[in-house]
Amino acid sequence: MVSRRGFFKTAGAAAVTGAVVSRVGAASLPEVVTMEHASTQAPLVPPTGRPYNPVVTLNGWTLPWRMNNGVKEFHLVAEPVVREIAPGMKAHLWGYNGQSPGPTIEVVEGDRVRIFVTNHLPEHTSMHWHGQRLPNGMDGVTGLTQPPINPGKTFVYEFVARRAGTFMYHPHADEMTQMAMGMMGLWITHPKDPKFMRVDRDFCFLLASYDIDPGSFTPKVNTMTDFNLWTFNSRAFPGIDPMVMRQGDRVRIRAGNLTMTNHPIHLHGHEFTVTGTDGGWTPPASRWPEVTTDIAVGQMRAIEFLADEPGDWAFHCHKSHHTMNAMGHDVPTMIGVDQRDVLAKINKLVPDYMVMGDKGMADMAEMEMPLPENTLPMMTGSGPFGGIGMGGMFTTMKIRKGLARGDYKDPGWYKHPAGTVAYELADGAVGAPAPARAPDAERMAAKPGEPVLKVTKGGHHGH
Ligand SMILES: [Cu+2]
Repeated sequence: MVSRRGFFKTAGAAAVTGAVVSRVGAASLPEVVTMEHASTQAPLVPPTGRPYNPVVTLNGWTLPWRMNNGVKEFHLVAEPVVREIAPGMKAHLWGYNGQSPGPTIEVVEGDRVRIFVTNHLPEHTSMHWHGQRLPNGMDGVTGLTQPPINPGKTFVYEFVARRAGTFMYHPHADEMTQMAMGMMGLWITHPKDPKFMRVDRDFCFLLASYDIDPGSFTPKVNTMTDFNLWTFNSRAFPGIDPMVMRQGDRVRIRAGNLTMTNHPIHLHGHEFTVTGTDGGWTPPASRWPEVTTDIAVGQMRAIEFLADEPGDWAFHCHKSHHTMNAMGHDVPTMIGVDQRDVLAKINKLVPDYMVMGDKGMADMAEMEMPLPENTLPMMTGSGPFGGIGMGGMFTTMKIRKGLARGDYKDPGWYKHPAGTVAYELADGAVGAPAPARAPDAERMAAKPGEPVLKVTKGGHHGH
């Protein structure tokens, strides 16, 4: 993690460039703060304004503001950015203030907020404040509530953050392109009473997906549903930081979905309740315990739980192709197909050809086949016991005893107490059950000379 001091050094280097607003005047534009790193930044403890308990944006940061006669002023700059999706892969996206997603905006219920949005993109844009109560003319829908923000221009949005909760921001202009390119960010309105629904750790991130061909850098913006990179805050595992928690902490995790499909977000080892939805906090009597919650397109969810079980717990989308990176899609199923004959024939033509997937796809996690430039392996990440075999929307909750209150440093891998790790039964161990044979076991075995699987034409498969 980068320290706040380092962060401000980076931030201070940025300067206002280009656009001048006629109504406001360049002198009163807040400085542009930009971020160079894709790592999780320490929470921004409010230096001015009313107190609140800041959030931690996973692989992200919060935008500093300035107070101007009691109004919180922020400056967002829409611009092309290079986002590291994970070590080994960078994407050429559009974002805000140096990164995609843009910085999280944190305000307090009742705050008057003024946001300057400068457009450094090659086409017009706008800013929609998803989920907010605001004057209709501040809602940011191009053509309906405002003219477009043309390249080089700055628009000013101003409203009172009336309702506490989790919100998003994104353009309402050439949306398919601009959202496929990563234009989005989170907005948190904290309750005016800092004790209301207080938690010890409050994490947030956006769900975003991209379609970037192996070996290329720019998303295909006309893809409708068949994306190949599934991310938390535009990072894919193992590029997603762990969520570090102290044992006994009450934890909130907020997620907003700006992909084009739903994501059943699943947490291991703990039950949670959904305490916040798009419309605000859920009444306590309406909550029930779950271990997975589905987040539909355009929705925000806040879940809460007591982090009382120490360990390294998986936290991921339960759609298994969403915990995979590019290269894992549109591959034919080869399980049970004996490829030895065909391999001998292909090897005469292509000496390096490899047989894959005949016993499942797990060996893909350790495969050392050369990948195209700027391409993530499809299943990756390694833990203390070997390959994790995951990509995409996957990370860990690292729960440890006795961490300090604001300590989000990665504590390393969990040290399991003796006798608490699943183990391999030794061959011939006393009391080992005799191997059982299911009545259907023959079905997977080939009879000599007979194909195991009948291959039919036109094997279209969706996701
Ligand atoms: Cu998913």
